[in-house]
Amino acid sequence: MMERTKPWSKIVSWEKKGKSLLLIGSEDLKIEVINEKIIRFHFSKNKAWRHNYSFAIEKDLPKIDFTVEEKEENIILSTEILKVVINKNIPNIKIYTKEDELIHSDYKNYGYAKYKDKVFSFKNFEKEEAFLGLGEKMGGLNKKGKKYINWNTDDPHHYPHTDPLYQSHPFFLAWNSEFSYGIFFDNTFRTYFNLGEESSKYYYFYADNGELDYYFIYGPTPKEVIENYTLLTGRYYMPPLFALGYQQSKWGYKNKEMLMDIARKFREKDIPCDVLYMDIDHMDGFRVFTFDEERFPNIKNMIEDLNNMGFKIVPIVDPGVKKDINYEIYREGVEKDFFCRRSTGEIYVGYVWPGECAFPDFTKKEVRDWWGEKQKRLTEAGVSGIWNDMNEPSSFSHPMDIFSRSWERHNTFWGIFSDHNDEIFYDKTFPKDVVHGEKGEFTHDEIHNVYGLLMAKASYEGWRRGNPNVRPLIITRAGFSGVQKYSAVWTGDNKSWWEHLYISIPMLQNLGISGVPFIGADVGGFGLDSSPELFVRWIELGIFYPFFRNHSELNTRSQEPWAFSKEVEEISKEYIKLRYRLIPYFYSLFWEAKEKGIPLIRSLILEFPNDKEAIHNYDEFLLGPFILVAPIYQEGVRARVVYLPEGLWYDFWEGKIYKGPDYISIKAPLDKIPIFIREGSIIPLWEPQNYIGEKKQETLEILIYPGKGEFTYYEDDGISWDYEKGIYNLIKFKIDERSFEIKYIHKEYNSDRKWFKVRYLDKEFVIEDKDHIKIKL
Ligand code: MIG
Repeated sequence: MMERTKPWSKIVSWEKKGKSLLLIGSEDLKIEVINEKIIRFHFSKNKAWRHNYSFAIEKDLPKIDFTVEEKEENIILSTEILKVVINKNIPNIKIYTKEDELIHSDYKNYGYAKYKDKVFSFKNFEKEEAFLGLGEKMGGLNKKGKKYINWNTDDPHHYPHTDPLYQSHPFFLAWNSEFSYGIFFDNTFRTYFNLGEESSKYYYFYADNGELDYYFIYGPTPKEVIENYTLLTGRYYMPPLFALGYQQSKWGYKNKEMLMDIARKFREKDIPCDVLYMDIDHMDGFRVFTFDEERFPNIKNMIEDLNNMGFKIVPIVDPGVKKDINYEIYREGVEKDFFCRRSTGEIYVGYVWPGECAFPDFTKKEVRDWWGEKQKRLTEAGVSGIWNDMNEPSSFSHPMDIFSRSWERHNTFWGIFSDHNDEIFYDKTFPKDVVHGEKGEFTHDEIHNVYGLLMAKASYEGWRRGNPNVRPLIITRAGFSGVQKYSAVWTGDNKSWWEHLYISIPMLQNLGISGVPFIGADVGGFGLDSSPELFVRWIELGIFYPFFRNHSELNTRSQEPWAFSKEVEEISKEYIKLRYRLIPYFYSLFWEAKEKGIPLIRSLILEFPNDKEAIHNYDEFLLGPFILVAPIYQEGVRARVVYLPEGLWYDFWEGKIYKGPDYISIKAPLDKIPIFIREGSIIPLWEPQNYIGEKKQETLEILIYPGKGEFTYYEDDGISWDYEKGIYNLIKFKIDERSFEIKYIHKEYNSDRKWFKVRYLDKEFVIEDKDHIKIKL
């Protein structure tokens, strides 16, 4: 395909303008240095830059100075860490470390190429052994040799080759055992990544339209790449603590009696649960921001009762607003010109659950503010979060399409040089001629991939204005790079298939690498009926998902932990309790995600970046630095092989010690998921409870393992934004061969704690909470 594009030619002059380097040629290139490791390359299109805004990077980026020298053939830009060498005659960019190690380079003069509206960048393969990231994608962990498209798509029937899905993250991390770098292609049009599927010499990425504007991000470690990528696109805030508990949902909890009954059963059965969801069943005729008064009478009282039982309620919100002139939201939206229009001027009408719908244009600030304000109808009823669905946006051009989703047509093909593929892409979303913005300045092509991001932003910002004292649990199905600033992400409609349990393992690792820490797949599977065995295995894995929600589709079998058998119930209960034990560990990891963007679910290479074997072993992962989880993802399987990276590892269940790097085989009876703890681990635990806040946690248990290690423990009130004012505690835990140390490094929050209970091998030390403690082991 490369041959048919037109590359840039000869650089005729250059100029350093403030903190930008401007290269003038057939197209111009502006280079900016964000920090020593991040360099932005922004090419003009038809000799102009239109794209001086970004939906993903919502802050003014700092720029630092650099040096430039001109040699006969090259222009050389240097920072403290990187050297960018640009050949003037056959324009080509090479990036070296200061030690002259080549990290990354353009393929010939095709670092910028064009075909009609499309903009391309072709790159040489240097040492890239793996490409990771790209958000929510099918396929394994490593995307090398494959190709992907970004175009947010509602596709519940995904199979191994399905692409695209609900989210778009035009970011990848290129890894080899010596160093990593990342590229963020800041373009919201449909983007494509061909990572060696077409050629073994080059890889490339391109967009249907817009400009070639990308950031090169150097590591050398994968964690440093992620840290710098999230410096650009933003990081998640501290979730409210309840959001780390177990969450129960089903499309079809259709009235108050049913919901109350589910709630009571959790408490009767002593199965911990913090959140219950209200799916579209709660709405009055599927009108968003309403409650059906017959099925859910006195909603405020109901929610209050549930809150008193320790449950938080999260209702669904769809962007489709029922076309009904007697419905206030619709009427207001029309009067204020808040809905998306077609190029001909009329309001675009699509079909979703309520029948004919109009859709808010979230690119406009007033619309986001209005939507956020309307959310008050839910928050005033007492809800604790917002579940943003259908925001790909998913919309049907005909009422019957709702029921006849195509199974075959979504196997997309690459029509780079034709527009034939549009028919497929516009199948279930807005038609091509929908426009957005104050003056209709954006085409739907440009906005499609950020519609969900902007809805999540409206939801988050509206919440913060309306309920300034409590943190919400906001989740979204669609999203774009940067969505983590606003929301948790679940991976959309999966099925009760072993294949979908399995795919969540690499998919969540890649979403994490893409900067999104609060993630999970529907536990038990959304569509179709789960089998008891599948459910058990999914719960065993699900307790390690940061976002831990059991959800299933209307008319599928009940999927609560007790819905299968006594045995399934007992196993589920044990695991959910283990999750509640681990909550302080999760919460501290969320603090690391907030500070640095490092995900909770970690590919092995995040902790072992030089391990060449680790990259292949993506059917296991690390939760934070210490806990290695090796799920069972096939029916009838009662043992598996686990790869253990370098160091000593403790079988969590049996205590047996293994020495890595090695492959071991391990038994996994139905009630055991293989878990290994790294030497030198420090894992803070709580007493299990039925819901967050049920019990005062006066003792923090700390499980420590022989070896050397450190962990920063974080705590705050778990509810308010006071931590932003510094009201939180940080405690440094440190273990070595002889001692264990506890030391407050930030102490502004008054916790309930009185004791630390340190458990080390068969010893136990109970110590009063003090600023500095050292225990001899
Ligand atoms: O087209 O609200 O992904 O979680 O239960 C289906 C009904 C619409 C899709 C969501 C799913 C939810 C369902 N929704």
